[in-house]
Amino acid sequence: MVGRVGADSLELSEAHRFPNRPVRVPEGLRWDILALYGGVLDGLRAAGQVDSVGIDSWAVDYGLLDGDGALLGNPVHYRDSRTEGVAEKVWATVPAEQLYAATGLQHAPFNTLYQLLAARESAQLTHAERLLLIPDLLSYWLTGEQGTELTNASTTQLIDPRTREWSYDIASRLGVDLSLFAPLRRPGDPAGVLLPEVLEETGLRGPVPVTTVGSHDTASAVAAVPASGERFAYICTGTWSLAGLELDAPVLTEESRAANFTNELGLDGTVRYLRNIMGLWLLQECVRAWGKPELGGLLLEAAKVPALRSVVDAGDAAFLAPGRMPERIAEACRASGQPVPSSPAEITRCILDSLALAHRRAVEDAQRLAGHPVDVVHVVGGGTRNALLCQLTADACGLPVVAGPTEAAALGNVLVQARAHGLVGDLTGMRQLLTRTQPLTRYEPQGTTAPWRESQDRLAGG
Ligand code: LFR
Repeated sequence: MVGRVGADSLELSEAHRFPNRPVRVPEGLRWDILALYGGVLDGLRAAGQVDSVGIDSWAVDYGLLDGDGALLGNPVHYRDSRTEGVAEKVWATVPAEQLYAATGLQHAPFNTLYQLLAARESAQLTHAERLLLIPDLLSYWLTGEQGTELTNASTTQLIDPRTREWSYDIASRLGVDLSLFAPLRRPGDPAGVLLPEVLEETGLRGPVPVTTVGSHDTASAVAAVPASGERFAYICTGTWSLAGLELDAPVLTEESRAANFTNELGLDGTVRYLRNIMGLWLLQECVRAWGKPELGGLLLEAAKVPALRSVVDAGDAAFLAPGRMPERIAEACRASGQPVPSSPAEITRCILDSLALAHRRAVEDAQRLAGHPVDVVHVVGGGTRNALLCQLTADACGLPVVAGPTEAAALGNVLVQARAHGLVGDLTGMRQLLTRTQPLTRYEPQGTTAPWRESQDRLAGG
């Protein structure tokens, strides 16, 4: 994506789009990282001369380098099953309550900490001298320089969200060698310049600086929430739905842990207090199983299916792995004694109702647990294109939804670079620029929230 930022303008255009296709090999599910890096180089070539480059991606995953700085194997996908049962073993050494109080991270099986412990005896980790999170790895290949960007580091479960530094105590108790990680760097910090071979590959003229951004895509997306004031919740919708609040301090209470809220770090001392919800992954996997029908038609059909006939818990990690998604959703409905959706339209409706319900629960729980009330829900990311999901979310939350921008992560990425180069002000200034320049759609809640509350109770009871 190429951004153009002026005093009163902000434009984004797509230079190049390439697929991100995980590959299943006998050892498990892997990222095809060289194909992704090839896509980055193609993108830079297509973008043409730029003043700065910034990289963000999904969180938690990493590549391991040997002593020569060469990559040791394909990074493991966080949906790989190697972390099954690892957390329970970790809690025998550091009880879950202590782990949460120290790191503020929700329990997700794929947190980097659990991945590292799952790989403890592996040949690769034994031989590794450096660990780079995915965006830091791509940035290393572009610049030759290594660092660990803070917002993404906060998803490793090895960072203390109060000090915003490594949690040395947790690392040493669990035998994680923190010297594997490159020094921390923060959004806005310089990250080097494109290497001569990258310039040659892409046809760009040097020097081209690489700027550290909120390299966790969700941190970049939250930075691009076009909110004013503090009384807002956000939902970053895409493969995942990340729903919660922006706070200035973490919430580390036992109640918050039980509700599985995470405290990830955001821009400028902020905390992203949110819950991971399975998101449009549920629909993407069904669409893949159904042989990729046209999505617009499917959503129109789903809109005609009666609301809230059956819902599943869209926060359930049981839906994490790929495969057989329509069957798994039907099985979850059957197991909880609800009508079993069977046609693609019925299953799609079940997914969208379930997501809206999970959005409602997250927005409601976050306000209560953080003591931070909101008046509006901002929906950003790919899900803003799904008008039915936006309307259902407004209805379920009983709050207006402001949808947009769609390319929030790319905009947050670009704005942090622009700020580092003196073009925009602080987070408030960035958000004002977004509000003035980006098309936004408002959805007013329709009806009462009573049916949603009933479905929520039904799900909790079942
Ligand atoms: C969204 C995201 C989420 C993270 C998940 C796994 O793309 O980055 O924030 O929990 O992917 O990395």
